[in-house]
Amino acid sequence: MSRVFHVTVGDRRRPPQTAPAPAGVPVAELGPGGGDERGPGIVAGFLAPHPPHLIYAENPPQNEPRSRGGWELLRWAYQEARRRLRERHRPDVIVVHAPHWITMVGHHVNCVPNPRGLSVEPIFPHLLRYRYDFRTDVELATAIADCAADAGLVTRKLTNPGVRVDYATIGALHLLNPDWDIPVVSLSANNNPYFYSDADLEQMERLGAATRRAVEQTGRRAVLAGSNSLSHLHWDREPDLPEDMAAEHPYDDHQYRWDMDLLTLVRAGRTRELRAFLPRHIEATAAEVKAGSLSWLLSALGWPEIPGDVLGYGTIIGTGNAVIEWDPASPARPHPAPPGWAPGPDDADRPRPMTGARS
Ligand code: 2X7
Ligand code: FE2
Repeated sequence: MSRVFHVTVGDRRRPPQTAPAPAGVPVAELGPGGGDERGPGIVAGFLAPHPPHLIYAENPPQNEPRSRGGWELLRWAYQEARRRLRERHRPDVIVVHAPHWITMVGHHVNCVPNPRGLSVEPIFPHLLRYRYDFRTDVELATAIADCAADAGLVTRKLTNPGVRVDYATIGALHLLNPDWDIPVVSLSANNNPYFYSDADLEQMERLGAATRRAVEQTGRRAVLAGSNSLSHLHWDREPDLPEDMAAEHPYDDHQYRWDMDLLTLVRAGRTRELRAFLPRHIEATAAEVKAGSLSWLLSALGWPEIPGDVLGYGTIIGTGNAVIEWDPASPARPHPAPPGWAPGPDDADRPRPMTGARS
C-alpha cells in the first residue's frame, strides 16, 4: 500500500525547523530555524540519478519488489541530499528533467494536476513496480511550457492523465523526497536532436534558461533535479541476487576515469570547461547526460563557476552515478585539480566496447 501525501500547490509556509545549522551556509543566510532565507528563484540544483536499483534497495512501501539493500554509498548520498533539501533549501517545488520520458517531437511538460499510477521499469520490472500519486505545480508547469515556446522550442503541455510517468522521473523524485509532500514539475527529454554521439545540447540549454525565467515569473522557490547517470555502458547479465555487491564495479577502467575527470571539473568549479567537456565524455562513455538533464540543470543555474558538492559516486550494473548539489548562495568548498592536470584520460582515443550499451 503506497503512502500518499497531498499538499496545496504554491503554499510556501513551511513548519519551523529546529535542525542545527547546515555546514557551509553563511550564518547571515540562515533563518531562526537553520534554513536559508533566500527569496524565490532557483535555490539549488541536484544531479539525481535514477537507476531502479536505488529505490529497490530502499524497500519503500510504494514499490512492490523487496530487497536486502545494496548500493549504500549512493543511497547515503541521497540521504544527505534529502536533509539539505528539507533543512536548507525548503523549496515550493521540485522541477525534474528525465531521460526516460522520451518525446521524439518537442519538449513536453506534464501539466496533469495529480498524476497517479504504476511506474514500471521495462528492463528491470522485477526491481521497480512503483505506485505514485503526486501533485503538479500546474501554474509553474504552464509557465515553463510557455517560456520554452517563446524561446523557439517545440513544446507541448501534457494534459492526458492516463500517461504513465516514467521511472527516471519517479526515481529522482522519490530519492529526493520520498514523502512526496512537495509539488512537482516534470519535463520530458526530447531525444530528436541527440541521435548522434556529438550531441548538440543547445536545445537543453535553452530549455534551462526558459525554466529559470518561468521560476522567476511565478515567484517560486525551486530546486531542480537532473535525472541522469554518467558513464552508461553496462552489463547484459544480472547476478542471481540483483543486490549482490560482489558483482558491482565500474564497467571498465576507461569509463571510470572519464567519470572521475568530469567530477574533478565539478569539484573544482570549472563549469565553463565542464560544458565543453560534456560532448567528449558522452562520446567516450555513452554517457546518459547525452539526454540533456545535466545541461538543462546547469544552464538554468547560469553555468555558475562554483564547485558542485559531490555527495557520492557509485556504479550500478557498471554505469557511473553521482549525486551532486550545486548551491549558488552557499557553494561547496573548491577542490582544485592537481597542477598540470587536464580533463580527458590519456587513452581517450581507445575504441570502446559497445556490447551491453543501452540507449
Ligand atoms: O536507467 C537506468 C540507468 N540509467 C542506469 C543503470 C541501470 C538501469 O537503468
Ligand atoms: Fe537511465
